[in-house]
Amino acid sequence: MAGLEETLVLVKPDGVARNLTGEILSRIEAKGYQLVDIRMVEPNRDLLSAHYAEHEGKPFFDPLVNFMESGPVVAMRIAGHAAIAGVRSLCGATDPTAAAPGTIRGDLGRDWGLAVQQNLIHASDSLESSSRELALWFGPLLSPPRRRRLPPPPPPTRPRTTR
Ligand code: D4T
Repeated sequence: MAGLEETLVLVKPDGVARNLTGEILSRIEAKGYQLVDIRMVEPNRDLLSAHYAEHEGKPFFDPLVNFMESGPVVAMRIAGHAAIAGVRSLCGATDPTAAAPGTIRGDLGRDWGLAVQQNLIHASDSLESSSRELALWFGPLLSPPRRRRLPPPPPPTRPRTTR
């Protein structure tokens, strides 16, 4: 059994603008992962440069930061066993044209002919990045809300007896 993990999910500005936040969260919840915290953020360049530090100097870095700065982003803290790999797998490949049908990017994303791939969602790719990214977007000083217990499954419905 894999360990209990937390991962950072961002619904990018294209996902928020297209009203897909609920659809994206619903896929993550339907898989069984737990929403622990959520906030809408208008990220500034400093936050985005820190978040995407590994891509600094690449040709898509400036278009990427401009795109991420172009509108609100919804940041979520998601928990579950093996949640990091599991949420990445729900996202699908980075390029929405190549992303498999059934994945978030494969079903909801496409190439819009722009300088950067508008691929709806970001999800941390390792334990190291999840702790770094959760600290960036939720802040080490904000205490996370108390973990919810998953609700028990509903009781079986009894067929109605007719007299
Ligand atoms: P993020 O980090 O946004 O979840 O995406 P991925 O983990 O799937 O992919 P990434 O870090 O390699 O890329 C970050 C971001 O840059 C855009 N991008 C990427 C792009 O526009 N052109 C490219 O060639 C690459 C590699 C898309 C996602």
